[in-house]
Amino acid sequence: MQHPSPTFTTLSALLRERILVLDGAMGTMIQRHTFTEEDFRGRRFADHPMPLKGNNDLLVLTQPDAIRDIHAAYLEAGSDIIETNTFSSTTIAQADYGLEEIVHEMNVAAARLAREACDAMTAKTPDRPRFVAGAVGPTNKTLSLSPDVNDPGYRACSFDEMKAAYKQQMSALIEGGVDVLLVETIFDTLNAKAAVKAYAELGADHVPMMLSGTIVDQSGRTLSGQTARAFLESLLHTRNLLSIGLNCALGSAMMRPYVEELAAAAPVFVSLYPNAGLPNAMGGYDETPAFMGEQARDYATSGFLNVVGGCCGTTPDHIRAMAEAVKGIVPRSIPSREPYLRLSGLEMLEVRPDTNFVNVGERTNVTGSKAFAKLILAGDYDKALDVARQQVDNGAQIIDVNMDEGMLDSEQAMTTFLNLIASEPDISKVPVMIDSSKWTVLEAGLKCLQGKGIVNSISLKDGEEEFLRRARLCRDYGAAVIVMAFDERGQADSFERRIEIAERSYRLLTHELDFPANDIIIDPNILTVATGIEEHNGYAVDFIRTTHWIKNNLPLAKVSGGVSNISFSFRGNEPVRRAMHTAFLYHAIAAGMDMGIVNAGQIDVYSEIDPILLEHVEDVLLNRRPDSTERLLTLAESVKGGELASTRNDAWRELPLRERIVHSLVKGLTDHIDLDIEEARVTYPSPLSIIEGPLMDGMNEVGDLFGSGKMFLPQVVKSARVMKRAVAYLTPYMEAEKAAGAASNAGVVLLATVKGDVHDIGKNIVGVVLGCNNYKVIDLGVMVPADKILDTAIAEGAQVIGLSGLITPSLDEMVHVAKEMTRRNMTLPLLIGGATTSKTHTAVKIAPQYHGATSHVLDASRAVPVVGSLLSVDRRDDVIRELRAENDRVREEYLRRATTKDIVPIAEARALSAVIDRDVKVPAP
Ligand code: B12
Repeated sequence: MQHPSPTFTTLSALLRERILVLDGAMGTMIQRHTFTEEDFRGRRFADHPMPLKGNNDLLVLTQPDAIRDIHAAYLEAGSDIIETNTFSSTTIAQADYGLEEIVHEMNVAAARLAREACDAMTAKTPDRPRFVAGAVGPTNKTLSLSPDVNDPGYRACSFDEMKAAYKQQMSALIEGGVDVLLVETIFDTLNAKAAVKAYAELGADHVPMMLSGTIVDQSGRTLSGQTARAFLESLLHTRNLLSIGLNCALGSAMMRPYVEELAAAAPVFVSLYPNAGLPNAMGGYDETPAFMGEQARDYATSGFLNVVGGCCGTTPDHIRAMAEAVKGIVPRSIPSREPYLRLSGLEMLEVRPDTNFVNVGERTNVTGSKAFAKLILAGDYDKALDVARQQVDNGAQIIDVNMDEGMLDSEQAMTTFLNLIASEPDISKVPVMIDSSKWTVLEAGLKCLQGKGIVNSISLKDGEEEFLRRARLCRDYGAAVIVMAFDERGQADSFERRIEIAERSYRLLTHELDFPANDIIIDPNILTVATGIEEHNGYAVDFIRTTHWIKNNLPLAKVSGGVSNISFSFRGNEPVRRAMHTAFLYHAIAAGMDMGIVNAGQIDVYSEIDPILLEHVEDVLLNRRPDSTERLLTLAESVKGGELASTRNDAWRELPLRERIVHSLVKGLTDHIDLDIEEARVTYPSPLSIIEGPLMDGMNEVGDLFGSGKMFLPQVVKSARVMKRAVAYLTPYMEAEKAAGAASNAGVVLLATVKGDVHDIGKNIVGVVLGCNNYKVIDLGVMVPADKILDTAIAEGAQVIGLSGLITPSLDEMVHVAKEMTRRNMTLPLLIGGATTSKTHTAVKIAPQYHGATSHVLDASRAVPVVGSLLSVDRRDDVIRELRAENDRVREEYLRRATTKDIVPIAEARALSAVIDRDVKVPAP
């Protein structure tokens, strides 16, 4: 169990009391001295064979007084924490100057200079201690990116080399007397993970860690492509992590959305030290001390900050203004977080209770896919990447990568493939599950992941010590783990053995290592059933029972498994295998299974499985009869051709039109959709009535099946494609209706699906319908951050903003957009739509945050009259008044219901009380 060090405790206490101030730029201050090449060299390096001008870190040895003065100036200006002048003091960065040999000395000297300056200041104001942060820069190499565009798998530096350089620097900084280490300007999270691993190896627990990343442009991503949230989740494994934050790149004004996001999510303190704006044409920085002070005050009063300071272009004047501005403002308090499993690729994946089931793509596995193995063995990595891309396109939320094959150098293959994936944002947006039975391959994989992935797997097979050693390493590399139900005695194959190993592993991880329980995923072994061996008959039931037991007894642990194993005995019989996977998943998910490695092509919709086949399959899975294997084998013969004797594949074509459309959506079939939609077009009153009638019914059915574990994400992706095709078919007809109508521009409506949400079908329909009614629609697409929505609305002169969202987190994001509209003094009407939104949520949570008109709109057809009335010059004021009154009424009604308890008279209550028979004997426990 880890205990906070005295420095950690002291700093935490101070950070809870007030916002601490960091220093500003070192480079800007050094430039003021206009040092010459000779000044940089000093006497000691006069004969050094390479130019040294610009090597600012060297000045701690050659011009120490200048550096000491800069530290003193920042301390005088109000800094509580000053950074050592060591941004580039690693062997990797100093190689540019041929000064690798003196790196240790540079760091020790730099730390001592800062220490002296700090101690001198603390001596003057003993009630206000000052601290030295050992600055650890990103180096000039990137572990996640290739410097060679023609060779995306190439890396100029290895994880181990980077780690060694950081270890040397950190150890020297500590030797020189720093209080904390600050790994900063992180543009590639994998570099920072190397620093974090180096720090873990140093065991310097008395020196807390601070981390600071860099969002390079307004796309809101690091240079290596991660979002701010993914960046955060990738680094929270850092030992003794005091704070995380952002610095550099964007000026202070542009940092708002990112620091706000970190402030809302980080379970540690948050820091911000921006540049004084973006560099101007002359390479200077334009944000003045007064401006940055105002900005700091704004962020501080918004509750985003615990530490504030400046980066490039800032001076002691900037720091003085910022220190003054945040004085007396209550610092951000650390929010409590739900203990969900959170993973990351370039984006974050949060496994929430409403996530349903997480699909792990299994096709990038040489042991499970012959086609993939062939590609890897032939060195055809381009095509192998296509396999990964298809997995993600088809709904895999994580990809499993396995290179365990006798003829391969598996470590090398894992490294090459993961490095290549890193350059493909379509693939690397999802987290990776590194899968191998060899620890060395797992570790090779861990050294390639900038995100927080999963190690599949570790187990007690080689004893407790090895189990804990590997688990600790997984933790230090920042990964969640799958724990296989395997121990010194072998693989668990009964319920009792499964729970015994699961419990023992869980206890060891949580008690001995302090491993976060929400990062533990137990794989209780999905073993093959219907093998003809009687002992195997209970395998599926035991897995399901174990899953249920784990969810009830091992708090926060997740359950996963490799699903295709269950049906190996029916290899070659696709229909039976599909039915087995689907039915097995249905029962396992109901028992609590959270994720599974699945072949998306090998699952069906549970409720669509032929009832006879389903009964036979469930007899086997649930071990309901002694002869279930023989019965399924017999039935399987008739199913082999892909069809059951009892059913015809095309029987559904005889159903009524509505049912046929719903069937196509649920089954994800495109073959007949155009035909059926054309038939609907001539029978339904309007194209929109088809969308809001049978198509919507179909999507709702898909949603219900998905929500109840009878359908899986890859299939929902297929359904969505059918829906999109149907809407595309109808769009020209809707547009033709427009041509017949008036031609004038009715107004400008901006639509967006909010940040974090990918659902766009409904929003697109709303766009088409509004467009057909002569509105100019600006559609910003999906996952749109609040800032972009509001900036565009202002720039484009939008008259209405329409937000769409279909998942629970989107509701909070909509509240956020409403707050931002108020903060920016906007007055445009705000429309809220999408399946999980509601009139009540809009009235209770969103409308109170926005002073403009806020309206929940149930469907696309209603969007037209609502927008029309909100923009009508004559009716607008009345409509807004009515809208406000309606929101108030719904809110009051909600609050009244939430606070009223049913109160009954005392006599009635007494009459309802339980009657206890005191003569009854209580059974012995
Ligand atoms: C299709 C679908 C998907 C597709 C989306 C494809 C796409 N390009 O849109 C895919 C497969 C990608 C998907 C992914 C996920 N999904 Co989904 N998905 C659905 C599903 C089945 C249908 C949604 C749909 O298109 N409906 C049809 C359209 C026309 O309806 P609509 O959007 O509501 O729009 C109408 C009105 O609401 C209104 N409207 C909509 N927007 C707006 C905006 C304005 C301004 C106005 C005025 C009106 C308006 O007008 C539209 C037309 O009348 C729903 C279930 C459901 N019943 O909604 C689940 C559902 C929304 N998904 C769900 C989940 C959990 C997910 C995932 C998290 C799953 C996962 N484990 O990863 C991911 C989310 C990823 C993310 N970060 O967003 C849950 C959400 C539960 C919750 N409360 O959070 C649902 C409800 C399913 C369920 N029952 O569990 N999903």
